Amino acid sequence: MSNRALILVDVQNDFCPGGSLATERGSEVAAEIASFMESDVFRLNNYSHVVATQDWHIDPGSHFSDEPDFVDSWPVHCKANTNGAAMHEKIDLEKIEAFFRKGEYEAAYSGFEGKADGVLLAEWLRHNDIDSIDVCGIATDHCVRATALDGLKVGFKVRVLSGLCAAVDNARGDRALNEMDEAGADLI
Ligand code: VGL
Repeated sequence: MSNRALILVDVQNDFCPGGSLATERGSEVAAEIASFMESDVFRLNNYSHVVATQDWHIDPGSHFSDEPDFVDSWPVHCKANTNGAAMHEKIDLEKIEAFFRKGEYEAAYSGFEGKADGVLLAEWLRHNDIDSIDVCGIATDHCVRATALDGLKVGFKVRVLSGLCAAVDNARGDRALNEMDEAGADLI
């Protein structure tokens, strides 16, 4: 039996329509994640823990640009303590046990760079005897990708809930899913 956690990656206002770095499907995905968390499939998965990551920028250097290329540099987004960095309103915060914030002074695509009360995500998961993670959220081609690949690297079994992910760029999103698959994640 695996001891599994669900990780919501960066389901934040700035990554949803109306936000400064909106993905086309961001709000839809937020609503779909919210319904998933009310569903029988969610209950059957028997998650021991549900956590979230948040992009939480103060001054992340060249990650922000006035002339972003939307691959390595981006418009200002998810500034710490702003509405853009808040979780999408469809997500019930009561259902999330810990928020792992990342990227104060760096890009920090991977949720594994995030800390909750000073504790890194991997440490927190291990402390809670988690061996498997399910990953969903935004963006497939950036933070979901980096989080899933890092999860594998540090020894977790990783499943990607691919229908519950939104990409910045759909072609890059599809390539990222292939890459996660090839690295050993199960796409479900
Ligand atoms: C992300 C682009 C820039 C993400 C963060 O959360 O995937 N994408 N910063």
